[in-house]
Formats: sequence, structure tokens, C-alpha cells
Amino acid sequence: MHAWPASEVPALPGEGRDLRIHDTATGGLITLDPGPVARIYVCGITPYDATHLGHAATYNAFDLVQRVWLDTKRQVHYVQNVTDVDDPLLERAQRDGIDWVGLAEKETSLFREDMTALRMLPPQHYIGAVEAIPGIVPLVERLRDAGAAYELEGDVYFSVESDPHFGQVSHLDAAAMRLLSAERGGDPDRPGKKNPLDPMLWMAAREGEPSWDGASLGRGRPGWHIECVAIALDHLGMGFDVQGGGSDLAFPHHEMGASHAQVLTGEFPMAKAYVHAGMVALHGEKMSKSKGNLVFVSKLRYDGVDPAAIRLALLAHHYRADWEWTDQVLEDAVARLDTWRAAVSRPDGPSADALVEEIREALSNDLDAPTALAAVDRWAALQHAQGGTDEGAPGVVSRAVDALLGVAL
Ligand code: 5CA
Ligand code: ZN
Repeated sequence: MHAWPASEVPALPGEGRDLRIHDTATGGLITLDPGPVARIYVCGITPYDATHLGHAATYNAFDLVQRVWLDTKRQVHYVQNVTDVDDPLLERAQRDGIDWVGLAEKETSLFREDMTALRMLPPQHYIGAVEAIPGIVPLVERLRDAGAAYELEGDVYFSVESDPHFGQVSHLDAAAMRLLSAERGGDPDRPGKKNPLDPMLWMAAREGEPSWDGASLGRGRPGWHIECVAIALDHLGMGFDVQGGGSDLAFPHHEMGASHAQVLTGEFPMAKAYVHAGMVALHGEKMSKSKGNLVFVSKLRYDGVDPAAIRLALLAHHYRADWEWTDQVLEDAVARLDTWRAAVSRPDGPSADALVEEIREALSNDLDAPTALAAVDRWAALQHAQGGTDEGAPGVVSRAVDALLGVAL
């Protein structure tokens, strides 16, 4: 699949800083030390509805990861998937009496538009589940042949007990895992499973549903976790730097994915850091396509909201926090954008050298965007209060805000 166009990332004076980030698996902050090419996999959308602010907040977090790395003059190898066949997509298409392929294409196109408008850097590899199927089938066969997967009425399940490291991403107890598994696409109550938590790797063809040639597995379609594993291993290999997504993906998705990959390769861990963004809520509940309490990025754009203001609204919250979207959040961001734009519209101003370092310091410290925004606020306040004589300083601020925060002033 094609991704979306990249906005240019201006180079900044001085040196970037290494990223210290919270890793769910170890439960603490770790300093990543990627090679010259940093490797990141971020779970993509299931395209059955438009991009909402919760999605945008999560992608914003991983966009910042890349911007910190780019500032250290590293290259970034970024891979993202599109879950373009899965139960919720097929259910929505059926509910609305439309073709599932067309629905996925339409919503993926809108996602690309939203990501472009928000200046999110595109992945180098943007891969759909459907196009990954030829790579998924041999992985499932290998797991089965190694005794790590078993068949149940034609479907193939992964045996969580085959991975000695199972549980080391989320550290949940069995009861919590069982609950979340039922909520998030699993089927812990299906009779005949060896362990209720075992996730499906390959679902045998169902009447009226799309299916693909699965070689010795028979016709069917892939499970959710193996999709991301196949794509990540194909494009990044084991031991990549960051596996990213919202906190609702820590279990089961990232836990199961890590287990699949670890059993397949015999290596540990799949990712050096499992990074999870908090959940954005609306009216007190997590924004979710299944509940329908959504504010869409595209709706705001069509209403004339500047995408830079949407981005500032996201950046005003620490990526790990759970937070609530309100009209006030957007109003504050619009006001901040106006203040910043006015401050950089003059040819000279207070020196920007310290500010660039403050933004760098804040972001390298677990992507602390709110602290970075506060630093820019202080510079803008000084500019408005008394100005300054440093010629070109406003240009440096513009470039830093663009390069490190993805906001075009
Ligand atoms: N296709 C899978 C991942 S392989 C999936 O979870 N798709 S999704 O469309 O449901 O979510 C896409 C990303 O947005 C995930 O990282 C998810 O954790 C994140 N996300 C979903 N809802 C919210 C929310 N309310 N707040 C923050 N992030 C969210
Ligand atoms: Zn995923």
C-alpha cells in the first residue's frame, strides 16, 4: 500500500538528544540506543470508520519518537500496518450493506489525508493485512510444525504456553488477561482450547466471509496478532527499537505478538521498548469506534479548524496520560497557535538558543510535549512583552517547532 506524503523536517542547530522512554515491559524509563537506523513498528488503524482524536493522539506520540531520532541525525525505518480485514470491519460493512473492500479503501484514504494534514511523518512501509497474507501463512505453518500451534475445528490457535516469556509485556495476572482477551477480540470461552488465552492464528473460511489460500492450513484468513508480527519481522526483523500503539494494545495484541515472534525466531525480545499511549475520552468514556463517542479529525478539518491547532491540542497532553477531549482543549490550542504565529511573524526577537535546548530536553525525557509547549509559551510571551534583538530568532523557533513538534507556524 502507499503511505502519504512526508512534510519536510528542517535541520536544527546544535545536537539532538537520545530518547529516554517508558517501556511497558520493564515498567520504567529506558534510554534507547538505536544504531544509525532506528527501527519502529506502530500498529495502524482498522479502517471501518474515520480517524478520531484518540487515534491521532496515539500517532502523534510515535511521530514525536521519530522526530527526536531524526534530530540525532539518525535515519528512521518506520513500519505501520492497516488491519484491512478483521471482524469489526466485516461487521460494519455488513451492517451498512456495503462492500468491505470499498469501506477499507475509503477509510484508509481518509486516514492518509488526516495524517498528511497533521504533518505526521509517513512510514516507509505501509502494509495491509490482506497483502501480508502470503507471508503470514508460512509463519503459522512453522508454529504448527514446531508444536506451538494447534488446530481446533479447522481454525489454528497459538499455544501461549509455548513461549517461556509469555506475560512479560503486560505483566497481568491470568484473570485480568482473560477479561481483556474477551473484550479485545479473543475467545477465551471457546470449548476445546488448550488455554483460554490462546489466540487465533488462522481462521478457517466462514460462509459469506472473504477467505484466502492458506496452503496446508486450508482457506481462511489471518488472526490479528500474527498480522503485525509477519509485517514487523519482514521489514524490521527481531530486536527493533519500539513497538508502539495505544495502551489498549498492550494486552492481548502486543503480548501475543511478542510471543509469536519469540517462538518463531528463538530470540528475545521482539522489541527493545513497548511504548503505549494513553486513551483519549469523550464525555467520560474512551473514544471508540465501537461505542461511537467520536470526534473525527476530518470533521474538525471540514469545519475549518487549522490542523496545526488540532496537533497543538494533542501535544498539550502527555502521551501516557488518559485525557478528555473538550471544546476548551481545542479553544486553548487555537489561542496558543495564534500567539505563537504572531510571535514568529517578526524578523527579530529574544534569543532562541536556550529554547531549542529546552524543547529537545523535554522531548527526550519520555516525550514530555507539555513541557516543550510551556517553553515555547515563555519565549512567545517574552517576544510579545518586550521583543528582542536577535535577528533570525523567530525563524529558529519556527523551524524547531516544525522539526520537533510537527507544527507549521
Ligand atoms: N488495527 C489495530 C492495531 S494492529 C487497531 O487497534 N486499530 S484501531 O483503529 O482500533 O486503533 C488504532 C490505534 O489507535 C491503536 O494504537 C489504538 O490503541 C489507538 N486508539 C484507539 N482508540 C484510542 C483512544 N480513544 N485514545 C488513544 N488511542 C486510541
Ligand atoms: Zn498491530
